[in-house]
Amino acid sequence: MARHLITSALPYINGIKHLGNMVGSMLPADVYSRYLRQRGHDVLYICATDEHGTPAELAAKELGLPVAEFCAQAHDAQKAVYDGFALAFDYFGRSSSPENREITQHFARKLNENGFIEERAIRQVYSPTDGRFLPDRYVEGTCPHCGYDKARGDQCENCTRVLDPTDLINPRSAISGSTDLEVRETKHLFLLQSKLENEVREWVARHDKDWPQLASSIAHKWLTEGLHDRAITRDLDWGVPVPADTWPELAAEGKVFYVWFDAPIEYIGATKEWSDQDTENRDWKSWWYDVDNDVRYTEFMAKDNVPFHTVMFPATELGVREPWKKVDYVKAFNWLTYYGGKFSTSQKRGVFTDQALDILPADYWRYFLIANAPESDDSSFTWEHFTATVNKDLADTLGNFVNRVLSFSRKRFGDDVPAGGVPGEAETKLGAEIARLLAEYEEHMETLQFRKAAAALRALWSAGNSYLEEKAPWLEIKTDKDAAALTLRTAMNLIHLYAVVSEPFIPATAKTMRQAFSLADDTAAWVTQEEAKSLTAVPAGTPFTVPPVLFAKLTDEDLETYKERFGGQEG
Ligand code: B3M
Ligand code: ZN
Repeated sequence: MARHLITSALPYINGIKHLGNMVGSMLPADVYSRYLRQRGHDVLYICATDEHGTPAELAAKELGLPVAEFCAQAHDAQKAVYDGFALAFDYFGRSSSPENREITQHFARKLNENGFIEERAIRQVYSPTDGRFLPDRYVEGTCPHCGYDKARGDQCENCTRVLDPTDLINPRSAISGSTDLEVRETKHLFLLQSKLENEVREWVARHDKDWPQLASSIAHKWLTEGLHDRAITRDLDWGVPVPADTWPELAAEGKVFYVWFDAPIEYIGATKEWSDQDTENRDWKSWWYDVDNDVRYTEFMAKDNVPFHTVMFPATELGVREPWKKVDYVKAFNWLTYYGGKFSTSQKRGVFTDQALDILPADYWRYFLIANAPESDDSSFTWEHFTATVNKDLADTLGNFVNRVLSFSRKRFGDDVPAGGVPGEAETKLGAEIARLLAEYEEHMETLQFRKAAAALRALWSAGNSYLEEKAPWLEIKTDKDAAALTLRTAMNLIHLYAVVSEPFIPATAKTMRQAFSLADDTAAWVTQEEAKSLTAVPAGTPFTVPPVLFAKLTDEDLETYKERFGGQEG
């Protein structure tokens, strides 16, 4: 089986993330990882908190905490939420780890040795009001390309163009709002991306056929603008220090590497953190070093992160002239909006991951978010759509099917799966349909088309309901007990099949459905086409229980309460 390395964009350390952040990175990565594990592949799913840069410094300052202490607390708070969503990382690291420092400094030394780093004096925005140089992200102003008035000095999140602070019109400090800004000279290290442009372009072009349009178009757009040499150090107190053995002066000035230089390297750093936890059985380099043909590497991220992942990080990996694994497939997402507008921490608009778990179990969110993932376009979260989807797909189609089959069978045939007659034409037709839909579901998962995969999964659930309506065991039992028993046994086999194949989407519910049956040796990780056709994995006589209703229906009152609490109006 193949070895799959999977990473999802590292959430910034500051603040609990909203649902949009999760659905564009960690959640689909988790669904895909779970699916691959169930198909028997060797999977390593790595993520971490992105702890450097000004977001961390400023958030810590607001709380009056040393930044290292703030990051430790914030890492654990985020990890607890992701545990609540059952995101099954193999490791969830920290970009401030010693491992990442070591590897980032190694990369910088090698880039330097190979002539891809140069020390340059630059003029940088200095704010006397704040008493410091302002890193790009904390200079705000109007984007010269699209006129967006909250563009940041490193990137305009509206048109995703990469900027330099001096490009901004009417710049102001994002810390104090002060427009009293000076430009002063300071020395920084530059990554000579321009010298790597052709190699990067050639590497990106090799992926034109297989990357999703969103990823390759943004990569080419960035390349078309030309790969500029880019400052990769900052005047900050918090970050990976510039190594004194190579740059003594800059190290003495306390320069640290730019957050976007060390953050992608943390994918490797976190793998080493994972390995350092258990040196006996784990070999981090076997996932990253000289493994081009042995490992398939898939990255998950939102579209604004695509430039850094398809151009800057590959440029870094190419420039070190060592065989580090570069990404094979970039699964980029558009935005999840909230009623068409942006989620906003400051304006308290939208649903944040911790709040979501306060009101409903993870599976309600996992299913809805993936079934409506912003893949080919932005998608809008509305409470109306959420409650309708939960009630229809989860409560009615799946939950109600499970409950009425098991309850009716227990009531009429007792606590064991009934035998009944020999499967007839209806069962043959059902089996063929289930096998077809399963193959469709697998195809969409293999090609990372999550909305289509969710639709195929939903169709599998619906096929069970259609079969039940068609056979109507509550009527059959009046004239032919064996027929009713056959129908119920077939439906119970569907419940077990649903439990196995729904696990990547709704792991907790899948486990509940599976545990309803006391099936000896219930270790199958997936369902074969034959089993889908025959529907006999759960034999007559298997003891079963009736779990509580799997999904509670959301009421109109719930809907109004949520809209009231989270703000539910046009963007
Ligand atoms: N921390 C996520 C963001 O831009 C950023 C991703 C880093 S992945 C190496 O919100
Ligand atoms: Zn712009």
